[in-house]
Amino acid sequence: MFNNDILTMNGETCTKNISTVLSGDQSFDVVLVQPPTKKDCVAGPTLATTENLGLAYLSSSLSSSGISNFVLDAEGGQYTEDDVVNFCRQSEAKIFCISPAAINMCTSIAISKKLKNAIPASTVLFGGHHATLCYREIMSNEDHIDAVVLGEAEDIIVPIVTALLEGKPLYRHSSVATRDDLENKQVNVIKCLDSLPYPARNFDDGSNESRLLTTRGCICSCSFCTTPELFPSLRRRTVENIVGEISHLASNGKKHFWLNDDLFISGHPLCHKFANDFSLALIKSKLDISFRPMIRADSLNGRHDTLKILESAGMTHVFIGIESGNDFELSKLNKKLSSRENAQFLYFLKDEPLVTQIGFIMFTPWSSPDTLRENMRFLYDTGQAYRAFPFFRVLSVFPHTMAHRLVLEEGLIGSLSYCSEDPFSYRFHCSVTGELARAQHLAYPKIAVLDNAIYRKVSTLRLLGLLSEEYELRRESTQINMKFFKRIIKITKYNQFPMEDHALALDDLYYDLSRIASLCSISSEVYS
Ligand code: B12
Ligand code: SF4
Repeated sequence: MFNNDILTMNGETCTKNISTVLSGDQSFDVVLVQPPTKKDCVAGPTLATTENLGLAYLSSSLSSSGISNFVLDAEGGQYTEDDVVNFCRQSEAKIFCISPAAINMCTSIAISKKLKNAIPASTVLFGGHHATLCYREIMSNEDHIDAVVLGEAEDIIVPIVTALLEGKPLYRHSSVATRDDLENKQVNVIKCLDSLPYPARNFDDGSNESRLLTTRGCICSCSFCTTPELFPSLRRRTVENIVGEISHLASNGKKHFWLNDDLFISGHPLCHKFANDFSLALIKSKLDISFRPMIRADSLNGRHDTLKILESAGMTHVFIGIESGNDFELSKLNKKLSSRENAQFLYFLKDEPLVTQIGFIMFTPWSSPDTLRENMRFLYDTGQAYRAFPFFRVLSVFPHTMAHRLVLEEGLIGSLSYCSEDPFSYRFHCSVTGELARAQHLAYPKIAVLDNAIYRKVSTLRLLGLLSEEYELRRESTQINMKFFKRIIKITKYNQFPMEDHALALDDLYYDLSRIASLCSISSEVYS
């Protein structure tokens, strides 16, 4: 019934088969669930794991107070709704904490309904960005959900669970929204991140990679993002605290760290000072680890000194939220950066010994054939057209974000449901571009496997310094993607969307990418 899993148990983790873990007399007070995403929902490609640090932090807070708990990563384990419900029943827990994103909200609701039916005396809590922003709608419509906890919860999860275990009613708090207590609610924010116990980890998963947080919150205000709505200021852990955790993880076999921070550093001098201190501390520690931060094009602008010291400290990968190659859409996305600045930064990184991954949104409600062409040109000029992914990416509009307010104001949407997994609840100003976007979105899952194989191979070649092989692979895949996209942009000249032409172009793309992806198997461990 269950696959080999990714489980976190009382602050420790294991990869045993789930039924083996639960055999004997093991039971838990709380199960924390990362819900699964349906296969046909397009999750973005990532080189990293599905480790959920939010739940890992909650798990360690509970464990520190002696409350037994279990993190079930149903996303990573690819469990079904029924797997999750069966597991929860077997665990004998009566308190379930579910952490949905918009993409798996319907599944999360289905799971919570089944749980409540199976165990009527249980308490089902929701939390995380999506549930926090939609708490009113959720509490008004979903009878089987007992409360939504707004914002960060390490400090309130313990009193909530303790009260429930003592048979008391749900803990009343300004950040706990229940059906009869929905007014004057506020997002809970942990002020001092160093005060938190390190998140619970999986040291038995056969992987030498972990996710890690050095900050929370973001000072930028990109219109599509939920973070500025909830955590608009930056909180940082001290260098000592972060390096202490890295050292603990390294001594347990972890060597590469995917930094989950929304924005690792901005261009602010204080951020550069932090990056410098952090790098020096890592170098001094001789831990010999590597890491990947997520930044913007203006984070390191003109700061070759910071770039170099980060690289010396182990920065092997960098994710850059570029989002667009044209100024009109960049302004709608409120990036506060021009396409020129974005391009300049990618040129700046071109010859660095770094694997770069960009965030890119080809299709937005404001896209037109002209913006598609500009974006295509941008990807080509900046050496980013070797990935198929940017050519398929469509803006997801999340409820209660600035982008949501914009599409409402522009009459592109009637209402946006908290439980819609369809990112196309909005219309496009240019309807044929909208149809092309939908077709691209639906087609990506088929291409994703090939795209990821090529991406992984390019990354490996770069890390191994095999630059001429890397260049050759990038050149070939760039040609294939450009040929495809030029062909499909022509579709936008029709008044009616020519579905068959799109399907034929996709078949050719699939065939061409398969040819080079078949040569991309990676046998050795990248970070060893
Ligand atoms: C790293 C990351 C990823 C990683 C790992 C995801 C993971 N499982 O952690 C990967 C690459 C896999 C990923 C994928 C995606 N992600 Co992502 N991701 C993040 C990011 C940047 C950091 C996550 C993190 O570590 N947060 C820090 C921890 C401490 O915070 P937290 O998780 O919110 O948890 C705290 C509280 O919210 C609360 N809490 C959370 N859940 C619950 C539940 C209960 C019951 C309670 C009481 C409390 C509680 O307590 C926790 C501790 O304080 C967040 C942005 C962010 N700042 O969170 C986006 C974010 C979660 N991702 C987002 C998106 C859109 C996606 C994708 C859909 C992208 C895509 N198109 O493929 C996929 C969906 C994957 C999925 N199935 O959920 C959006 C979700 C928006 C929304 N409305 O749904 C976010 C919020 C980015 C944003 N600001 O818009 N993501
Ligand atoms: S920089 Fe990143 S985290 Fe900050 S608002 Fe923009 S998308 Fe969100």
